[in-house]
Parts: sequence; C-alpha cells; structure tokens
Amino acid sequence: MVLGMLGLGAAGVAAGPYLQRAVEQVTSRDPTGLADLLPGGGGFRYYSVVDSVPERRPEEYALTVDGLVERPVSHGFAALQAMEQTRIVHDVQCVTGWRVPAVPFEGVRLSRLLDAAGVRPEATAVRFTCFDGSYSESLTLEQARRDDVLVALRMQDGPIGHQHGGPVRLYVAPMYFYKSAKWLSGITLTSTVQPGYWENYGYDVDAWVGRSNGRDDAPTG
Ligand SMILES: Nc1nc2c(c(=O)[nH]1)N[C@H]1C(S)=C(S)[C@@H](COP(=O)(O)O)O[C@H]1N2
Ligand SMILES: [Mo]
Repeated sequence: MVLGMLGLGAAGVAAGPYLQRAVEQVTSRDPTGLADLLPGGGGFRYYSVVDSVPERRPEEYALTVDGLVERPVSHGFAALQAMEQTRIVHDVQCVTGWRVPAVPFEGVRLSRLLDAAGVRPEATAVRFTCFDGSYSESLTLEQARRDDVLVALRMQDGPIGHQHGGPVRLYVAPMYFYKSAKWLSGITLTSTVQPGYWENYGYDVDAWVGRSNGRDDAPTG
C-alpha cells in the first residue's frame, strides 16, 4: 500500500499526514536516492491537496482582507508590490522531514496588511484561504503580527512559480512549511482560531519548527 503510493508521488499527501509520514520514511531509506528527486526540484517537493489549481496571472490576482476589520479591502498584485518589501532568508522545513537551507522570500509583512485594514478588538486570530478552493491555514493574531510572517511575492530571488503557490503565498518563517499557504487569496480576521486543512487531520496549530508535532529534536535553523 505504501509502496503503491510512492508511485503516485505527491498525490500521497492527499491521504493524510500519517500516510504522508509513512511515505517519507520509505523514501528516506531509498538507497538510490532517486525518490528524493521526485516530484519537486531543488530539494522542494510540490504539494497540493487538490488535483489541479487554475493558474492566476499577477494582473488577475486579488487578495481580500475581511472579517473583524474596520476597512475590508482587496489588494491587487501591483498594490502589494508598491508596499514596503521585506526579505527573509531562512531554512524551509516540512514536517515530514525534508528541508531546504537558506531560502530567500520577499514580500509584505502581514502585520502591515492587518494594520491597513484596522483589526477590530474582538479579533484574536487570522484565517487564510486559497484559490485552489480547498486549503486553509490559521494563526493567532499575535503570531500573525510577527516580523517574520510575510505575504510573499518572491521566492528564491524570482517570482513565485505556479507550483510553489504563486503569484502570492503566505510565508511563516518560524513554523513548519504547511503553515505557508500557497495560492493565497483571503485573509479573514476571526474571534477564535479556526484550524487549517492539515490541522483538522491532527497537525499542530502552533507549528513552531522543532517545538511541535512531536518533533522537538528537529533543527531550528
Ligand atoms: N494551498 C496549499 N498550500 C500549501 C499546501 C497545499 O497542499 N495547498 N501544502 C503545504 C505543505 S504541507 C507544504 S510542505 C508546503 C509545500 O510548498 P511547496 O509546494 O512550494 O514546496 O506548502 C504548504 N502550503
Ligand atoms: Mo508539508
């Protein structure tokens, strides 16, 4: 069963985190190392919980900020680009074990977008939705206001490609990569944390690298 899923590559991720972990354990014992070359590139694996995601060009892209805010707003790609850009270089770490060192991300600090919309006092959390139609993520408001949380417009010193969640994805540097929602389309301020896609299957909402998901021995770089 697990070997059968290997043939499906990243499709195995749709089966749930525990099966995904099983697949990773098998691939890491692969003596040829060939499994590590599939299906992503440059050490990344491409993940999507749906079979196909419509491509969206920057000109057609919009990011809404709504929910418990004073001024609900929709930002086009050019408007996001015109805001102050922050660059972060940090290791990417997936909870299943693969890791890519020192990946540059650039974009607008999430806190800046929250301030622009005016967070109402009742809000305690942020929910993220995606134009793949299925994925979601969440952060507490305190986590969302950290300086190392970006609405990213660039990755690896170039535009974010479609498979990496472009044109705009979330980037939560201190947490496992499942927090970094790809194809980001909505930011909603909420009164309670609404667990995201994988969190409904058992992953931790507070996904600090090295301090969550039972992996407190993971590298923290
Ligand atoms: N919309 C969406 N975002 C997502 C995912 C997904 O399936 N759909 N997978 C998450 C997981 S588990 C990881 S490890 C990273 C993978 O990002 P990559 O495909 O750019 O390597 O995206 C995260 N964000
Ligand atoms: Mo992941």
